[in-house]
Amino acid sequence: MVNIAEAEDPERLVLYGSFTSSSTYKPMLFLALAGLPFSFRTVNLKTGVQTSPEYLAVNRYGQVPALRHRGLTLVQSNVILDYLARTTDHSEGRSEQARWAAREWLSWEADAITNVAKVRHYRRFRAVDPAVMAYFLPLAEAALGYVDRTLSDGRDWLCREDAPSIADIGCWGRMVFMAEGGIEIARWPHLQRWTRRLAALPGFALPYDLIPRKNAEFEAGALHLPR
Ligand SMILES: N[C@@H](CCC(=O)N[C@@H](CS)C(=O)NCC(=O)O)C(=O)O
Repeated sequence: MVNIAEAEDPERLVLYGSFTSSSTYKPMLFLALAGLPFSFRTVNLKTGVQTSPEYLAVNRYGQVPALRHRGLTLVQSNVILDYLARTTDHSEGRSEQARWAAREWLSWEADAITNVAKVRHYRRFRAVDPAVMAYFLPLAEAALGYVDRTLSDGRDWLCREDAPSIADIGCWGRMVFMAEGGIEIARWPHLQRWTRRLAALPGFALPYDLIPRKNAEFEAGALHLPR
């Protein structure tokens, strides 16, 4: 069962997600870095809650995450990041060019970094024919290599500004479980240094430290959570 009731206060953000999900981690990390208050509603993917009629009424794709706010329902993690950046002005590009570049990165990550999530999924949750892994692993490695090469020009953040944006949160959030996919981050030193910069941000946490297994309420600035 998932509690799909909207918050009584329409200003309260309600995020639906699962603690093993990189797609959930992306908006969770945004909210943690911004220190914003929100309600978390867990959707147990193991027991199939994502395909219950109640949850399908929230997310017709039967996936996490979903966000409810001010009477709106948003799905797809990158759309949620876009919404959060626009409505809160956190992790938003300062220039108009940077704001578009951030959305371009998010669109690209959904094509490319998503292969990292696939490799992790097949290694951790669903055994597949080795030919399937042989197809996806080079695509995942190529995506990580592209991020590494981009960062090799000395920029600190993907959009070349002096602060991280939803581009950094979205790309990192999707690749976060690479080690569970057997992919060793040390192969990409610029990327590794970028992840260290992210990890040094106030509020940063890794998914298993950030996403609760149960419904939870987060108050402003309460970055580490009731478990
Ligand atoms: N493109 C979607 C992907 C969402 C997605 O794949 N979510 C996974 C968890 S990371 C899910 O809910 N899977 C449903 C299932 O395992 O049945 C997004 O970025 O939100």
